[in-house]
Amino acid sequence: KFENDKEKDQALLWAFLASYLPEDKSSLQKEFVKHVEYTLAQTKSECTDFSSFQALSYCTRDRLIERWKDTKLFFKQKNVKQVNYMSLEFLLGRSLQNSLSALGLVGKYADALMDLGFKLEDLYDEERDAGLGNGGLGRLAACFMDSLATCNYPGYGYGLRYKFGMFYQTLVDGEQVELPDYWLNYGSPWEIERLDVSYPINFYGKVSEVEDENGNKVMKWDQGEQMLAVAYDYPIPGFKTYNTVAIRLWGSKPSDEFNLDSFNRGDYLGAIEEKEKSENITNVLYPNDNTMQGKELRLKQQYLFVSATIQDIISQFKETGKPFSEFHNFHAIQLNDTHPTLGIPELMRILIDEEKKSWDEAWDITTKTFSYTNHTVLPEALEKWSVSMVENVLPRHIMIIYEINERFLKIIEKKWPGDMSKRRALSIIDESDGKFIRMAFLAIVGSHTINGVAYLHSELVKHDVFPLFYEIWPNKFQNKTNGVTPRRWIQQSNPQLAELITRSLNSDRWLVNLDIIKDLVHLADNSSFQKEWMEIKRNNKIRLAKYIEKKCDIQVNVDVLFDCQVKRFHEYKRQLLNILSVINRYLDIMEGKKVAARVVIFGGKAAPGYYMAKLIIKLINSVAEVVNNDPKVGDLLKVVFIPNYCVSNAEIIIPASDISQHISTAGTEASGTSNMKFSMNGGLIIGTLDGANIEIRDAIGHENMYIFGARSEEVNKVKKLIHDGTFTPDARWTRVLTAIKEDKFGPHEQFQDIINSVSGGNDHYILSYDFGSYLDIQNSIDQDFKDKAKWAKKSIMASVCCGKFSSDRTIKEYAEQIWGIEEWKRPGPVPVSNEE
Ligand code: B1N
Repeated sequence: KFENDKEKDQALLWAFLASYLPEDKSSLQKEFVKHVEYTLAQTKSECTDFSSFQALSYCTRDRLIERWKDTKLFFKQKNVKQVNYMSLEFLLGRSLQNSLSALGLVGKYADALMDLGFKLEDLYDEERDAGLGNGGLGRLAACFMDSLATCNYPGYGYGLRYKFGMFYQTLVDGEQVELPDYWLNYGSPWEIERLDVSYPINFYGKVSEVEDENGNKVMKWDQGEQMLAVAYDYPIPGFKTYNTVAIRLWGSKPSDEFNLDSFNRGDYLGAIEEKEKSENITNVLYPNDNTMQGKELRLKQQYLFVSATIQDIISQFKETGKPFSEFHNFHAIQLNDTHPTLGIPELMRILIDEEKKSWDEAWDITTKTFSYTNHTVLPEALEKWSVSMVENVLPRHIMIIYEINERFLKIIEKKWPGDMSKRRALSIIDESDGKFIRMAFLAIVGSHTINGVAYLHSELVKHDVFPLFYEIWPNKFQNKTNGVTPRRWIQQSNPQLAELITRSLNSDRWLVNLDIIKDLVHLADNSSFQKEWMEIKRNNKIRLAKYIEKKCDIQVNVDVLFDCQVKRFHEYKRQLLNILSVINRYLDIMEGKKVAARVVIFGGKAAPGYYMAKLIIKLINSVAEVVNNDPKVGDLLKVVFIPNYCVSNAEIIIPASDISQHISTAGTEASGTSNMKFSMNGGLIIGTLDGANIEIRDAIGHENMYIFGARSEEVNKVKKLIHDGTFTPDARWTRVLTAIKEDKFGPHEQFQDIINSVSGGNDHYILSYDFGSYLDIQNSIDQDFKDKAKWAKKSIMASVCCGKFSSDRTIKEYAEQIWGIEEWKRPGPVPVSNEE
């Protein structure tokens, strides 16, 4: 619909000029040179690998923008419902290779750039990781966005644009030292800064009851501090589809609403300084995995995040012109753990105070929109915010939270009349020791669905963590077992394996339907297939050995078993159990026992304030120092700590493992996701019956996994045995602790706290109990590894039976069973290229 002919002509001219970017070689080269010359203002002679990485990224970004704009337009025309995935963390890693692969342009660019003197692979290595997450939870969010786009679902990821992502880990004298991650100093070629998309965010101040223009009593929040949240968009392409979605990350800026007072006081510089401070809210990612830190700045981060996101969703919804009673038919909001739970009172506040809805109407809309994923059962990770802090920072929200609680407690009173203990146990406000808001309770009350992230975990959520809520609302609880994207975790990280799979299946459809790889089961016994399979594993081990030599200056033999444990350091993950078994192995070698050769690889970061986790890192490096330099050991045992474990080096480590360790105390690891990645890449798992390990075993078969230790239902009994001192550990346990006490790895005083943490009644993670069965299963691994055909078969089975653990499956379950959204595949301008 055009006002006049002139407008129509302009629109047609515009459409013609904005036509698709061509993909022929000379066009690709022209675009590239244009970005070098005009975006970067460089010439051929100045153009380093880094600049050409930047230029190529800009070329790629142009194409992603083109696809994303058209996808958005398509969704709009179809009036679709979308999911808004709210996460304080997105651990994206690198993007160039992934995006080129999704666009089907890897081969074309490799060729086009060769003429200009650049090697595509070298350019990939110039990219810095976007490390806007701690570990599994943040990486899961990134895999989900890849699957959302690939499965053609409408949606947005929402997060924060931290200036400092996850810290960079270095080791000094075997101890972790944290350095800031200045990732934005190198520019972020993927982001689109949206100065046109920003929202005011308020903090502090006072709330008063006033009369509005119609004489109704309303709440007015006179904010004390205001700033702006500005959007930065990161397009995320799907595979074998033209659909492209985006992650919208908020950065904070000072607002131009000046506090005139301070400027009028004549304190110009002081006033500017104050405004500067407000810009810093989104500066840093809190580096705690599975623990909460009740800092006011983190609360402000969470609120800036949810307020900007909810305002943005509402502004998108208003464009449809529909009444708010339809809101939930257009938007689902997923809370990635409780970190964005303030979104619930924020939506209530906007609906009631700004949109003038009644409480009941607002509550109906809210509870039809939100759903919440729980990612942990660890008590120290369950978020609790002090009431007085929230009262001060968000005075209107504390009122709304109290009102939500009062109405909820009426439901409790009806169900259990007069039962004060139930009331205390279920209240959103915990008053047992000071006043705290239980964020998980608020999330459960305000959501229509709550899910755990693996079968066992979801059972624990229902029966152990929130049993009374399960009693009230059994139908709210679901399971959604985690998954990982096979595009990054097989195709990109293990290209030779991807090529073998594609060749053997005579199709690359497995990349978007991972269940298909099960068709390769019949090759598990085929000796030439086995040979090719293990040859690829060996090549990946060579690649990792080079990386280890470069980063750690240690030479390793690629023909011995590679044993990896890479994950965040936490006592419940029991890296300590692993290093104690390494000590046992070393003592065996010293005693002249016949021992199979191994390289034991560790990697992972400890939260900067987590004393025990850091001490365990030090112990590992102290053991490594002794073992690696003992001439009696030689190739029989090497201990390697790879510094700065992150997405990009995970892509090198995971495809190279023969065995990986997922050995948390049963019932503590909600799911784990690297276990899935290792298995897909033909790495066998040594693990406890915890998290997704259980489902991996069900999928690949018990005979293809090394399982040990107490089961989750036994753990409490075991803890009691340990506590009562009625349990006697394996003799090898005592031998290992004695070796530490005898200063074999340096003065034992430095490790006294570690020894204490597993001695007497203190062994909360039951290491002493599981140690014996752990060593026994390690011995059977050493035996099995000698039989090459047997091992190859296990490795093949572990990989090809893992189709279930694609995040495409997970996302489809969320879409169908929680979000109620549909697939909307955009018709492309030309047939989808099947190059990759
Ligand atoms: O989430 C992953 C799971 O696979 C892991 O088992 C689980 O440990 C992890 C507070 C967390 N749970 N909770 C966190 C992260 C940051 C933070 O500030 C808690 N991370 C997990 C994906 O489901």
